[in-house]
Parts: sequence; structure tokens; C-alpha cells
Amino acid sequence: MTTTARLHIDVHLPADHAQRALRADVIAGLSERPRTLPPKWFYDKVGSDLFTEITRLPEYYPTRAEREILQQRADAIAFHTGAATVIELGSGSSEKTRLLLDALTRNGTLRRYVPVDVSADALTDAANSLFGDYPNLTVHGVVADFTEHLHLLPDSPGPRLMVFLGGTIGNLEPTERAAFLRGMRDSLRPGDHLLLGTDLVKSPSVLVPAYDDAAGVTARFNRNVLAVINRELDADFDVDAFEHVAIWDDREQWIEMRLRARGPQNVYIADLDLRVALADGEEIRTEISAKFTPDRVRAELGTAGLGVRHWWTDTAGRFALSLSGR
Ligand code: AVJ
Repeated sequence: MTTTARLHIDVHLPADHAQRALRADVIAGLSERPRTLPPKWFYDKVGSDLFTEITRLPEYYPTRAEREILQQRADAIAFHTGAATVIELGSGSSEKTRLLLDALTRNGTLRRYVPVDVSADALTDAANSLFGDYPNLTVHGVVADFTEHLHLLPDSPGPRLMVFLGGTIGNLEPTERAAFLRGMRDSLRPGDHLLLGTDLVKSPSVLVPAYDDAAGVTARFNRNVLAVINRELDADFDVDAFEHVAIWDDREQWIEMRLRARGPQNVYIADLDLRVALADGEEIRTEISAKFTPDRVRAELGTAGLGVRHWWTDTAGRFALSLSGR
């Protein structure tokens, strides 16, 4: 625990958590068929910078669409929630959150920001950049994996607004997603709200380029997960021998990113003493990014015990923010 007058950080992850979780994920994911690697390992320093670059690409609309909605609706969100606390899951740089913090400051209710992230450094940097601009705000950061540790959230002044932005809910498989929505609902009290960002189903001619851009930034982002494994687990993936693949799975209603071996690949992961032989053309699934119909968002929130009170999209109807409560 770290405490200054305005910053308090709870650490729920042991120092070796990331290393242990990566080892377990790589062993499990590369042993199963089809082979998989979870998307959370994209985001080292290089991968986080590449993701920031993705958000500026002409083809990648979700970030701009979500920001447009927040710009238009932040005051309505502040009015409807009257939130004293904003709890943000996967807060990263907390950049879009400022639109909400500004509106809640104008609303006169904001007292506390509770960012939840696996990176203590990201939390500290984000908090320090907020203090100058929000003189009355206290920050209670939580270093945790939000898919596992929602029950460890600190007590905070109500009403609370929990926010999960970016469409990251789409990275979870449907069963994980249902459990996660239920977990968020269980951590809310009557009068609290959930603000959820969901990318919407649209033509594959728009969806696929958003995950396979002309400049090749998403391809570099995708391959970076192999560089992370090479560095962290002393592996010898030939990163450039893998082709970036993005496909729309119409049955599952998700974008799937894969890495496809160009020629047979014999990989040795020294820290695991694991050998992986990939055939020519064999693929590793590295991410699913589910897209939603409005009905599906409502139905899944409803199943989790959350009722949608407001639904907003960007002008082009590409992305949605829902405000729900229990
Ligand atoms: C950060 C999970 C919302 O799924 O669109 C961007 C990640 N992957 N391009 C998404 C991502 C490829 C992004 N999320």
C-alpha cells in the first residue's frame, strides 16, 4: 500500500504475478488446438505504444466513435448518475476518462477516482497527471486483474459509476463475459451504475480493415506478442515468419486475429523447456473482438441483473455506450 494525501494504491497482485500468469497462459494456449494466446500479453511498452498508434489509424474507428459519444453525453451521464466515485476497469492512461471526470466536476458530485489496472506504473502516472487538473479529487488505485479481483474493490463514496470502455468486453469469450458482467453487477449497489462501451456489428468491409490496416500497424501489434514471449520466457520465435490474419466470424459475431506460420516453425521456449512445432500455415489465435447488436447488449446485461437505462451511439451508429443499473 502506498499513501500520500491524495493517492492511495492497493496492490493485489504479487510482484511475480505477470510472469507466472504468462507462463501458464503460454503452456495452456500453445498446447491446445487450435493454439491460442490471450490478448492481454500484447500490452508491454512496445505493444501499448502500437495500440495508441492503432487508435489513430483511419480504419480503426472505435476509439474516435467512443470519444465522440463521451463528448456528447458526459454531462447527461453525470446528471443521471450523480456519481461521487468513478471506478474504471482497465484504466490504462485514463485519457478518455477525463471527459467523465470533467462532467462530474461540473455536476459538483465527483470526489474519488478508482482506477483498476494490472500496471502499478500506469496507475501512478495516470493519477499524477490528474491531480493538477482536479484539485479536489482523491485517487484510490487498485493493482489487480479486473477479471478476478472485483470483490477486492475498496469501499468508496456512493453513488458509484463503474466504467469499462473501449469495447474490451469483446475480448472475453461468451462464458467469461457472462461471469464478468455478473461480477460487475455484484460489486454495484442500488443507485450505482455501469457505463459499458461495446462495438457494434457492421459490415465486414468496415470491420476487417479496422483489424488489418493498410499501414500494417495492427500486424506489428499482433506479432509483438511473440516478441514478448521471446523476451519474457527466453523463446526463439522468428517473429517475422508469422503472417497477420484478421477474419470476421459471422457465426460467433467476432473478429478473430491470428498469426499464421509461413513455413514450418520449430520454436523452443527455454524458460518452460517447451518445444512447439508449427506446421506450414498453422495458426495461433491471438484475439477475439466480439461485436454486438443492441438487443444482445441488452439481453446479456439483463441476464447479469443489470437494466439498461440509457443507450447512446456515435452519429454514424458504429459504437455504443450503455448506462445500466441494478
Ligand atoms: C483494446 C480490446 C478494444 O479489440 O478493438 C485493436 C484491441 N486489437 N486492434 C479491440 C485491438 C486489434 C482493441 N481493444
